[in-house]
Amino acid sequence: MNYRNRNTMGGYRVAVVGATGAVGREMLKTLEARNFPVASLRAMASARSAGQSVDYAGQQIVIEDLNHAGFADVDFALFSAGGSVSLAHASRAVEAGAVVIDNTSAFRMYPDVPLVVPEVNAHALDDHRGLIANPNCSTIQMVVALKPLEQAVGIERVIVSTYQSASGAGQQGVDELMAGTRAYINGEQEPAAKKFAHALAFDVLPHIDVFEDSGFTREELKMVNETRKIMDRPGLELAATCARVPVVRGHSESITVDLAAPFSAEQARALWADAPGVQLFDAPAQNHYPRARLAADTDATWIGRVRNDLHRPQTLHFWIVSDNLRKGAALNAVQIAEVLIGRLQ
Ligand code: 25A
Ligand code: L14
Repeated sequence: MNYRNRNTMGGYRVAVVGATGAVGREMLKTLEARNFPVASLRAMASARSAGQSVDYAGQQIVIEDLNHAGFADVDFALFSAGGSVSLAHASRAVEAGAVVIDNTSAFRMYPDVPLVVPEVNAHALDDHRGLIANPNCSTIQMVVALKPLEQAVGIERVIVSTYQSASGAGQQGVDELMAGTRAYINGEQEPAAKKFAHALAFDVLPHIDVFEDSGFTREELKMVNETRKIMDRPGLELAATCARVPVVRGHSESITVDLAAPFSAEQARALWADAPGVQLFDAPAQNHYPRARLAADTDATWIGRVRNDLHRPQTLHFWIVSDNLRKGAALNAVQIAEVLIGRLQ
């Protein structure tokens, strides 16, 4: 391998691009919490943030302007500064010898770019060219839940409706929800919607990313195309409806799956009880079911409300929640780096 992701004495040289953002900050926390073997850490963002600092493991790291930052001494570069930033800078990081793990949608559907959720398709990392894509947050938690069903019975069709939090639109999305909520409660003029098409406070918006000619949004099509690629099921039938809800952190999803054979809710629960990355939480009589505020700041994909369809024994319905900034972004990216490191030892 030409890429410098070999263990140098004391670990790996890591750069976080977009380090001041909601995802970038979570990446710093995740690297620290998991004791990722960091030999040195660099933080990069736009010129707006250059010279400020971010906290990593008790140290203040001064932010570099990405436009003037080189990658010659970087082993892993974790990008989360938006698709246009990755399109402009990821290839020069790869050319300088870094392995790039990119959280944006820029390269996910390129045939020669692995799109990886370690619990589902770690084998796709066998053959990379220095650039690995981290899937969309809503897709990641869904495939973690679907994989055991696909292995045990086979999946014929998936219908999903999402309830996505404001932090999916980055720190500015959270700030907009908070400011709008405060204004609404105080009876003041609400700030103009910027990150969202309408004010999000006290409302639900069936609109994430832009509308395409098919009537689906790009976010909904990302869930279709990325799931097909990750699960290596190019013909899998899926339909998604993605909505934004006034939640700070944690995406919820209502999922209906048509399986290849009859399968009981009890059998599905038994599968998920042992599945990697899954936390089964399904005791409705005790009011135990996944919620965004329960899943926030945790690593798992939480699964509950598991039930058979009333009419079709091959169909299951269930509810999942995961922290979009953790498993949906930062954690999955760090796990990819951990898998790559594991293979070198
Ligand atoms: O373009 P896209 O693909 O549509 O993506 C849009 C945005 O969606 C978010 C992410 O926003 C992305 O930029 N995003 C992407 N994937 C996501 C996912 N899976 C996701 N959100 C959730 N889940 P973000 O706010 O998280 O981070 C943006 C980061 O990118 C840096 N950046 C922007 N343009 C850049 C650039 N870096 C280099 N070159 C450019 N041209 C951006 O840096 C940020 O790091 P910045 O210098 O603009 O920093 C913004 C200032 O915002 C404040 N701030 C941010 N987070 C916090 C905060 N303050 C306090 N607490 C915070 N948690 C700081 O003042 C910071 O300086
Ligand atoms: O494609 O707004 O990774 O909830 C992640 C955040 C898409 C939008 C991606 C959100 C983005 C999503």
